[in-house]
Amino acid sequence: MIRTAGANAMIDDAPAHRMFIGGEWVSSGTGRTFESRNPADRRDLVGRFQAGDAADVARAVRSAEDAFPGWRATPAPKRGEILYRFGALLAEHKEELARAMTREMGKVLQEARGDVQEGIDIAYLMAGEGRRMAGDTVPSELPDKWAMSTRVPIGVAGIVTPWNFPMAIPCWKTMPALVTGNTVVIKPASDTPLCVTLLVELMAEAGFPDGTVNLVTGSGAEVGDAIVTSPDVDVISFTGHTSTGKRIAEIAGRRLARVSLELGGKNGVVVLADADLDLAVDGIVWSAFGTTGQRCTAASRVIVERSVHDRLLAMLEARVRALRVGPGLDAATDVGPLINEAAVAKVASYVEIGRGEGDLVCGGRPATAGELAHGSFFEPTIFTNVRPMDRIGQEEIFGPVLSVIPVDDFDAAIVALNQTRYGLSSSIFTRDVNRAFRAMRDFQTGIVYVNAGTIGAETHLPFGGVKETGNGHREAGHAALDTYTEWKSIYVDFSGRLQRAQIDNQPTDGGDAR
Ligand code: UN1
Repeated sequence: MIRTAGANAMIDDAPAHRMFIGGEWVSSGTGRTFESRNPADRRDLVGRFQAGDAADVARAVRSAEDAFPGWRATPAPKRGEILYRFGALLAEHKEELARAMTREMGKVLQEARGDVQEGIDIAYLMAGEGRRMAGDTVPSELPDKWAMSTRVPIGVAGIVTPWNFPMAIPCWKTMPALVTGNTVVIKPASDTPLCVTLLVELMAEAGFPDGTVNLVTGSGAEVGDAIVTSPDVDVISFTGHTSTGKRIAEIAGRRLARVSLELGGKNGVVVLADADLDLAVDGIVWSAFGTTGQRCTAASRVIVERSVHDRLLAMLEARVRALRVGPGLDAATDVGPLINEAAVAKVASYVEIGRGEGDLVCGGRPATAGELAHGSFFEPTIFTNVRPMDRIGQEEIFGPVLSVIPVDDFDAAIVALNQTRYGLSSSIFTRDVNRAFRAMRDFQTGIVYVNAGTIGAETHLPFGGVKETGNGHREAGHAALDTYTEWKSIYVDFSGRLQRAQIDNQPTDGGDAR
């Protein structure tokens, strides 16, 4: 049983959850706490958490630094075994973790299970890396000389995670960091501290040594900033807004700390006239309204050839009007709440902007009927006749709002798809293999789907995007190892004499033959 997931969290005066530093559950020196509430019903207090500050971060970073030499010296396969145990614990507790996630974050239970599963997948994948983590062994240009490269950990990783994938993303970041021998300080989003607290409990149970995993809860302004500015945090991984990511890169850049950023998206689905429209509608509805549109990978634009616009729109509208909005724990619900009231206000403000840009097809208001009035719900919304450069076609709304952009042909579709500052995910529906391959080549995104929506990345492939979606790093896959390691190249000369690279191997004819 997971300790903190007790029913007593429902009681208003339940003790606050604690932070995890140096292998102990501790209170913040501030003596302050903050609340996490259920976005489907704000009357439900999920729990109270420590409002940490810079002093707490300093304690956590020190404990991570202290644990680093021992963890770094632990053979990677042994580290991997602990990751494997953590994955098994996630699998064992999958249902209660998923329910806790739905209660705290709102996504429908089936998707919360998927979120936990993504954590399990990356734990197992990275556990395997403990026995693999390949470097290169290559021939030397000189005789009797050995040449190879190997990965080494960087040190203390500061992990700042979002609320939309409140278990998967913390696992995406911590698992590669830990298997490669780094120690971590995690700061979860203020909207989902319970989800990460539960993960950290299971990490402790799995056997990560004291100090290798540290958890500090609190605000971005206090805890997040302290992690980013700490001279002893060697690598920072952040998922969130592009504006915050740029600030982090600036601050960390001053001390040349490595930063991996996973930022915004304005993902588009291209539907060509020859597409299987039923399949396209399935993919669009799932990608645009799954997780209430709160995925970095969510489809927020449909770029459709004008000749099939009316048919596609009619099919889409019928499907979207039938979506049931409600609490994620209710099996009948298709679309759960937004994360909080500020998100409802933001989405509503974009709908107002959209009214002046495109034509509202359906939705457009907060959903407040009956019990929904106690939560942060918004109707699934479609606009059409949006132009590529309209604000609702350009800015990340992070909610259930889809803009349909009609275009004349495939060439115009490619231009429209790429006409954004972001470049995370994209998709094309077509039966024409030549056009599918052109899309795979010409769509400027880190992820491209053919005949599928924009969501559904698997953990063994690199995840991330181009342009202002990131700074060149990737999560997941073996690409994630690059974020948390330095390369070390090693030469062993067993000739017993001085051999000079680039000099002793000059062509005997002095190079004239070339
Ligand atoms: C995110 O939206 O931040 O591909 C992550 C997907 C999920 C991960 C999304 N596997 O939509």
